[in-house]
Amino acid sequence: MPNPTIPDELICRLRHAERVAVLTGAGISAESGVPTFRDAVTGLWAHYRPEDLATPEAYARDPQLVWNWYQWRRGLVAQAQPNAGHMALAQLEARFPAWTLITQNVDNLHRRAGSRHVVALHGDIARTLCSVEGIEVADWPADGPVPPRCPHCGAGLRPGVVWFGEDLPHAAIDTAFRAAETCDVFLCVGTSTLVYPAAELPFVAHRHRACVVEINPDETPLSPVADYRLAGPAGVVLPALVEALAMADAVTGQA
Ligand code: BV8
Repeated sequence: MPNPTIPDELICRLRHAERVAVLTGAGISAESGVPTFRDAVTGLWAHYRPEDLATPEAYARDPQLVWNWYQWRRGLVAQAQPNAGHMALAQLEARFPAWTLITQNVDNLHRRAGSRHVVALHGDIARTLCSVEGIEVADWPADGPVPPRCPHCGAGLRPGVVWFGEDLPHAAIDTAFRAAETCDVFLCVGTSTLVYPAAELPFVAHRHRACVVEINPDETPLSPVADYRLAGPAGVVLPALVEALAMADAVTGQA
């Protein structure tokens, strides 16, 4: 795919920005081979809706099914490597005095790409918790029951992610909304902007007069209000953004 052209005025906006907020969704990890949430119900999971697996009710109804779905996804995430989109965001972090990277993803690929401050709204699929006490459990017998049991109370274990109908971590969502309210530029990358409250963030930024940039091959409910729509895969568009900034710096002799 040829490098997308990044509008000069967007580069200018970014070069003068002090505060940048970024929201990423499953789309940024697609090029790492991690299926997006809608794709995560393909093949053997094809007859399930994600909303019917990622809920406390689904786990209560069929803990083994839900646990096995997450084990399958954990395997995919464990094999995945950060892609050029994750690396580009890690590079940009150092450039801005106030940079807030907010992710809906549970794959930890931003941290593995070198992003130091990541606001994880929906948890981490690699973490395992007691479904009753909420405490983290690091290991369990490989030949035990499925799902494995908490060594303290005997309840079933669950993944450390936020399910539909569950509250998001308060500190994370507070940080995210504060960043959306105060940023100069808001980058919205690889999300269908369908899941709340995360999907509200780019609209909050828009209402607070930030420059909103959508990076997504497909249109979303955000597209009509975005100031810029860079239609393409994050793994191509974000490196092009970094390169355009570097070229502008070289021309003017300053970052
Ligand atoms: C909450 C972790 C308060 C789990 C996820 C009724 C009852 C209860 C709640 C609600 C309700 N009605 C609405 C709600 C709120 C609900 C919600 O929003 N529902 C939706 C379905 C309408 N939200 C909640 O429940 C949240 N909690 O509100 O608590 C509360 C409590 C009780 C009662 C009321 C309120 C919790 C939401 C968090 C759910 N957990 N993940 C897990 O991973 O298993 S959400 C999960 O789905 C993902 O994290 C992601 O955020 C979301 C969407 O996934 P995808 O569609 O796959 O990914 P994405 O959206 O990012 O789309 C992919 C995009 O990438 C596409 O646009 C595609 O074009 C693009 N793309 C593809 N390739 C590329 C690309 N882009 C760039 N480059 C590419 N290469």
